[in-house]
Amino acid sequence: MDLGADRRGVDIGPSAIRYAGLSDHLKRLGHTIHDIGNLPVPQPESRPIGNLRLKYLDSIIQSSSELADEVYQALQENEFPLILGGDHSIALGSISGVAKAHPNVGIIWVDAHTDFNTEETTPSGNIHGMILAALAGLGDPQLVNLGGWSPKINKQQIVIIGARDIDPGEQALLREHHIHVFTMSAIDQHGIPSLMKQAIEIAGIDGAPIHLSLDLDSLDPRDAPGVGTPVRGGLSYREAHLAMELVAASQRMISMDVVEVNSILDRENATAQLAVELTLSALGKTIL
Ligand code: EXY
Ligand code: MN
Ligand code: MN
Ligand code: MN
Repeated sequence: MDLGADRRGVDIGPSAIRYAGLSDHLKRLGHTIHDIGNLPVPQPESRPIGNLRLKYLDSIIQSSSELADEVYQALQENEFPLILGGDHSIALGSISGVAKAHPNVGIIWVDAHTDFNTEETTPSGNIHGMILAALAGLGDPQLVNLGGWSPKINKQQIVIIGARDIDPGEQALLREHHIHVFTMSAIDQHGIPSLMKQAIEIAGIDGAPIHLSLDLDSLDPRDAPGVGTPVRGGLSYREAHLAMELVAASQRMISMDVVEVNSILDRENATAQLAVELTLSALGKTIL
């Protein structure tokens, strides 16, 4: 799905990730693959004009509802939903489906951004920057109440890791709602090992399952150039792998998004390849 922002190319992301060999690598890890293919995303006739506060809202609502049903069904059948983006706005659907099956699920959101804007605070009108706020019950009612219920997630079980580009409006909301944010500055000071362990404890409090939402722009653009909103000074290649390996070792993760691979901006499919590598680390590749 490529509607959470205006940049074209992120809709090719899932195909690029498949092209990078995700399925074969997962099979080599011993996983059984049930690939339901790409969900159709209604393409609006025209691009939004002016500074609309909620661009492509109707299409995002419709495709998120479908995705939520698919994810819920997969969990009911004891499968591990691995959702490939595509724009980060797909997390509205994926996490709504997970939360319907596991109301106590915690979220680890690995991202250069906090995606905690509302239609009042957004600087762009792009819904990919509002999704986590909506899942926490804040923002436009159509986003917040997808499927007729809200909030989807307990705010105190949200942990954002890697943030380094936060808008003033979302910063105020993050503070007001005491959201756990481990910025790149915190990572520089305290290191991924201790912060990731804290994140797993916070999101997985009282034995709660964890959903991991990996936005490839969390990494430094030198390692992940093919993303729609790159921000310098991101996670190193090894910091990102270590974060995934610690999640795998916790055995608490029940579902995962891998989003924001933008193939038009990528270099020789490097970012899609990286998405595959990090997914494998999150699913236990390096556990001996
Ligand atoms: N905070 C900015 C906005 O709301 O427009 C940028 C958001 C980028 C979101 C990308 C998917 O992580
Ligand atoms: Mn996006
Ligand atoms: Mn994001
Ligand atoms: Mn991001």
